[in-house]
Amino acid sequence: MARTGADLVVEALTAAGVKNLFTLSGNQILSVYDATNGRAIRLIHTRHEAAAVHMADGWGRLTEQPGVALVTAGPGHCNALSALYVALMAESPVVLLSGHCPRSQIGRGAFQEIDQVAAARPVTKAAWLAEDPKHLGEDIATALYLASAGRPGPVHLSLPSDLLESVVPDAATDATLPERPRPAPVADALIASVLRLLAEAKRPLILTGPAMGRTILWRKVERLSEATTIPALPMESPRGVNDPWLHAAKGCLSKADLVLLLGKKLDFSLRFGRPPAFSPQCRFIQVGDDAEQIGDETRVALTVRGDPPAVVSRLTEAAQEWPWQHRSWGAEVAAARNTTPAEWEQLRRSSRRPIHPLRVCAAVQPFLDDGAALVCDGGEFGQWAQAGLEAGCRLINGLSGGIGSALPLAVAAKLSYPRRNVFVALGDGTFGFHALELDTALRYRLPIIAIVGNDACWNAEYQLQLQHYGAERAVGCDLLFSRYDKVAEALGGHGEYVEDPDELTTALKRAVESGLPACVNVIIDGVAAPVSQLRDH
Ligand SMILES: Cc1ncc(C[n+]2csc(CCOP(=O)(O)OP(=O)(O)O)c2C)c(N)n1
Repeated sequence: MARTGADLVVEALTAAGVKNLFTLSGNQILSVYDATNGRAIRLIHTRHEAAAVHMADGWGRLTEQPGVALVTAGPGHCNALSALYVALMAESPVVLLSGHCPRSQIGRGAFQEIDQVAAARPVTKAAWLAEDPKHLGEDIATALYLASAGRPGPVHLSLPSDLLESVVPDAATDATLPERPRPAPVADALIASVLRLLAEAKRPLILTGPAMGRTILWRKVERLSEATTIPALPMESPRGVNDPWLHAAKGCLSKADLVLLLGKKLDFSLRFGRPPAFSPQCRFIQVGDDAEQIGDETRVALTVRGDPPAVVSRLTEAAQEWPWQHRSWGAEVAAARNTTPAEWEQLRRSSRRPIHPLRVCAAVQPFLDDGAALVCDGGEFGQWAQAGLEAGCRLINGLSGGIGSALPLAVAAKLSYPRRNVFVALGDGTFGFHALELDTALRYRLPIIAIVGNDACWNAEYQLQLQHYGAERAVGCDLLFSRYDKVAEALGGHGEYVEDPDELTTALKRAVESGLPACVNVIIDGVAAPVSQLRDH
């Protein structure tokens, strides 16, 4: 039986185990929609193309399987780009498939024609235009492979509509996939050199990039940390060394004399390794399969070119042969991570109005203790939530510092973990970016619970204005105390409005018990986050 190019695309996706296509419809991709009929793949259709990519990103981060988004050409593709940047910085395996004008019209002013590949290139690992219907299956397999290979990240494939609609005789399709290059193993001697340096250091630290800092890979890092007694910390926050989740462990970074960077670049988030974040004597070992950027070569003790997960396994195995004596330093870092300012205890119990963000955290924490997932996003309120909440499964907007992805990420989290409750802590400004994804959540019966810290302000920026320009010059950051809870209700979801801290717990309970996507709109005190932003990068 002859199939269309769109059939080949969908078959290649299902053959690779892709179950959800995060999407928003458009002329150029309707053939792909049609080809999903009767196949084991579901269209999760959203209210904005960026939301579709954020969902693919969330799926990618939580499952380590590429999340796939499908959008239409031109404006649909352009809408998706900012979300690709978020996925790129989060090192998330994502494939963006975009419809494209027919090949015969390229360069002739076709409907919704732009150079989509060029537009996607800066925010992807690879981007190309499919050129032959016979190879569409191979294109898809390659895109999925590249998204996960090495440092994970987004990959883009533009699909001309004529290619998708053309009929491809069975005999013409090429089902064989190209051989994938295997990374060369790291030499034993280099592994031994890394271990020797670590064993000789007084206060070594392991820092990971976003991909190594989550789920399966983080467990590998934990095993290395146990085997070597060297403390490990994930670095995924745009506030970097000021990540509020670090608590007092921030102070340990500057005490380190050697840092093992696992897939982590010495970038703005680590203040490029400079004092005062790190001691001038501190040296770095970089492990990565792409060229890591360390500006000051004298700070590099060793570079290991290799796949970080593979190198971590080798180091853990070989570590058994070495003597390790960093337990007390490890305990110091762990204790610092668990140390929060003394006044926080009182703020967590405070009955004052407007409600302090830590009081909100105190009410939310018991709901997270049974394994619920937490998504944090936005400015100061998001930072308070990251500092004040502990969750076994947590997603944050990530190194991009781009706000707005929380609700789509939560939809992806609920799809990934249907049995867990999914809570979202986000600012009122941030809620506005993708509020209508509550509608998507409703249509797919995904009861996520959004807790909006409403201070009627883009507070993170307002706080910077206060610091740098003064209150009398602060403009353009005010919002309204809007009833975002009623937005959820209007869509058919559940809404709660909370001004009294004593009502927080019952409001959250009602939201959970409603079984609906919910918005708990909490009027909060717009206090500055516990740590400041990195404004000097
Ligand atoms: C896409 C994007 N636009 C703008 C910004 C700049 N920005 C960072 S935090 C923030 C304010 C967030 O306000 P809100 O969500 O209300 O949280 P609050 O700081 O008030 O707690 C803004 C505008 C950004 N980081 N990303």
